[in-house]
Amino acid sequence: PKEIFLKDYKLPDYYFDTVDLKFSLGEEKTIVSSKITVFPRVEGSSPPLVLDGHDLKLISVKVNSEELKDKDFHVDSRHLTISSPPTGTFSLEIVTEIYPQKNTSLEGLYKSSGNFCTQCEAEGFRKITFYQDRPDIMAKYSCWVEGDKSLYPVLLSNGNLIEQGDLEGGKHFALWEDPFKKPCYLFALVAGQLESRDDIFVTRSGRKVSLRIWTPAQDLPKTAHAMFALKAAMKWDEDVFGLEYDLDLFNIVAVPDFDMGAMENKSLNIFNSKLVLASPETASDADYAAILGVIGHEYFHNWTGNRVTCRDWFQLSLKEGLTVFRDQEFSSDMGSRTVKRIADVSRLRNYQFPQDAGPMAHPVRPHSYIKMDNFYTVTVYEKGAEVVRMYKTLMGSQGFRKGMNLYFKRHDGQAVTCEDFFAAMRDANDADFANFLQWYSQAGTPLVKVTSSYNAEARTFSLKFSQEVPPTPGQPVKEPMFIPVALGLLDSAGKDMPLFSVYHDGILKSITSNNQPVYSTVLRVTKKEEEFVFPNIIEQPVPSILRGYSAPIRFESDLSESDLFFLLAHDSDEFNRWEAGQILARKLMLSLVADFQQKKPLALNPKFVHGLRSILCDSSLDKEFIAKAITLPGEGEIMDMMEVADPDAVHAVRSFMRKQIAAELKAEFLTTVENNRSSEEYVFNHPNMARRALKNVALAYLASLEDEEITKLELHEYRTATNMTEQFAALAAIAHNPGKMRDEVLADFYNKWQHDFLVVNKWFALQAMSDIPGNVENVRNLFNHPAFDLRNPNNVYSLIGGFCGSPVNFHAKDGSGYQFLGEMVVQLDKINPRVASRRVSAFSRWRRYDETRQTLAKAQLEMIMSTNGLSENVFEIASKSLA
Ligand code: HT7
Ligand code: ZN
Repeated sequence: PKEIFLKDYKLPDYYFDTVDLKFSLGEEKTIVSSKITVFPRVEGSSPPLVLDGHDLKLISVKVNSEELKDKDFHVDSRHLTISSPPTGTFSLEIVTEIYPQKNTSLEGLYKSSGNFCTQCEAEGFRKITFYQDRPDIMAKYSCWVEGDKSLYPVLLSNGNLIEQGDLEGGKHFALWEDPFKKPCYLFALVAGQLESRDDIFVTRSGRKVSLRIWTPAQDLPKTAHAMFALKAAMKWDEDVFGLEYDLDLFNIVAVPDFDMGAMENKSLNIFNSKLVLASPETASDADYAAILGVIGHEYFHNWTGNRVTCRDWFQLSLKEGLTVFRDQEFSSDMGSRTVKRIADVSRLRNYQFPQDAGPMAHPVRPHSYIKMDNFYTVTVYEKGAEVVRMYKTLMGSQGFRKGMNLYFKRHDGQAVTCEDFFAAMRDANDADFANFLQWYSQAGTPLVKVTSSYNAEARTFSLKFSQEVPPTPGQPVKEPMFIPVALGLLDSAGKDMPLFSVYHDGILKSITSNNQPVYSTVLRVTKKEEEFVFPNIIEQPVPSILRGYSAPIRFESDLSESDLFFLLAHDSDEFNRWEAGQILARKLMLSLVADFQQKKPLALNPKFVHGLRSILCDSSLDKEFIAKAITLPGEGEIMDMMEVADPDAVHAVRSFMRKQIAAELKAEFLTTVENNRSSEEYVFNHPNMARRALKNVALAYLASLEDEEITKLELHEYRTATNMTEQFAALAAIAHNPGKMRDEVLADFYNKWQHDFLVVNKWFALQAMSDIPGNVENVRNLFNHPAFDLRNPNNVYSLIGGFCGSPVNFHAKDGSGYQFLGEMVVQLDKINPRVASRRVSAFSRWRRYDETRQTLAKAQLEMIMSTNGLSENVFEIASKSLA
């Protein structure tokens, strides 16, 4: 397989102006005709024109209406090359034949539940027709779609519907035209039996936009929340960024077979059904929140991705990091900012940090790839969003908005780079961002350490920072990064002290705002070692550092246990209150893991339980915040902090702690469940979700007690629940303990919901993630369940992804978990290489475990590598994991 490098980027030899497509959809084959206006980048030049194609059957190729002779072009399984095109602008007509019915890769044109749909990002358009399949080729498209009217009554593509009508032989057609230039990865087509929920959004300039959400008829009632989310997103983008939708129609289609969450095709977003369909009975609060976020995300791409797109795929974070940041902000504004931040930081720590510390570590802007599909990663998306967030932290909301305005002013209609975004932010604010660009090119999570000291005589408080960026594959030596550190200093009453100035490099710098003191400031840490000294600090403060998690780093401080308890109780920055609790919990868990490994008896620090009790019983706190604050760090997070990851010890310790906490706070948890039952209809709003979240965390703690009274309570909750959030939490609590009750209730749940594939996926995931010993056998049985289909990515994600998410079973010492995954990857790769390669990542960090596990995991990776016909996708992840 060929590796592609960022440094080799070259401008294209040819550009395309207009692209007229015609699809003749058939039951066995589809004929695709394209007519492209081509012009050379350099006037007068006519180098060979090389088009990408993937296993296409070429029917004909014409230049300026003349069919080309065999000697004038060359075609193979990956390219069509026109050897000597005419000079100047010319027209190119290509006809290909494709077989969507046989396409299980879910890339290009394929069928999902009988309907045609497309997925072209990153390089799927080449599976439809020969084209320069790269994002810097932006053209205006029209699309004629024709097919059997009874089989495919709905025919959709990008842009405006220009004409539609009947054709002979029971066929009909629709002609679509997109007035905006776009790269081919944003092309979309959908055809099938769908109905729409219709609504209207009036833009702030008074234009009426028709909104349509398309699903099979029976699912339409479940699209109300998605429509709400779409309208809220449209309004938010106008309010916060002044960005208005630019066409008169916006379509969303939900399909059951989709590789990822959704796709932002211009005016025709295609979604995985699970991110559109919701009803209180079938979808949980988490589903509702995910729908809000992803509908927002895809809609926001209309400006950050579509109007301004990427020059090449290395720049993916330009659109994805920025759009994730925008969707995070949108969700924060629609709910609780602190809780959203906690959820986003947890995701970063649990998924991105491990990637950044493993063989697949890559910068936010990767330097090379074999298959671009493998770089739709938590680093590009989530760490990329953190990079965007740092601009905002440094310049404030207004400065950030100025930067965004300049970005659109400069680059609307262009395909650009991460430097262009950086330059817009810098120039709009006349800012000095020092070595900030390193965030795009250096992989690895910086480790920042800070030590503090108070000089009572001089009344100064000093913070000494040091930073280290760990080596990553291909980057053994790192430069220091530019790290914005937001902080405040708490006095002995727990109040933020006023801050006026700070010494840095021996120079006193004012940090007031409008001549007034500030209570929180942002330090710019840019060197390997650096000191900041605050003068006029009248008493020893407790510093609250990295407020709001102002940079994506690992952070270690010399704060004592009592400082952390103090911050947990008083910090005005709610994120750091939560963080203080997590640091305490992590320290405690690590020391218990050491005890466990040395076969010492385990005992829980009573101060920790007391801290949890105070949070749980503090009625002034937001309930969802409480739910987050009393949740222990995940097993992965703790293993990540160990020299040699020990899944059994970490699992034993976390289970011990949960049980112990449940026993000591049993009365409080019971009251919490009692006081937070639903009294009204399901409403998707913060107070209601917060109440349910808290109740469910309490129930989950209680489940660890294996107590008859609690089982009765769980059953009661299960039977009386009126929404999926509470019913599923009760089911999970019951399923926590093996036995007859578990089996019966799981069977009951399946019987009740077997007609709803999205709920069945939850049922698969719950069982797959279980930490019941030897669960791999149960998962193998579920693999053969009639509702499981390896061709459906949601099924794979629930069952196989769910299983790998349970460290204790996936890393079972007998290798049974590894063997199961190895077999699955080989089978999946033949169906859908992108889905398969994402699963291989579970093996990537095999070197983190003990020798026995290393040998077993390595053997599976080698088995995968030796498989005949392995895809490039899987090859890339497996070979990098072994390197
Ligand atoms: N921009 C979209 C990416 C996407 C994708 C990438 C690879 C393979 C399948 C895919 N489906 C969608 C989604 C987004 O981030 O908005
Ligand atoms: Zn995106």
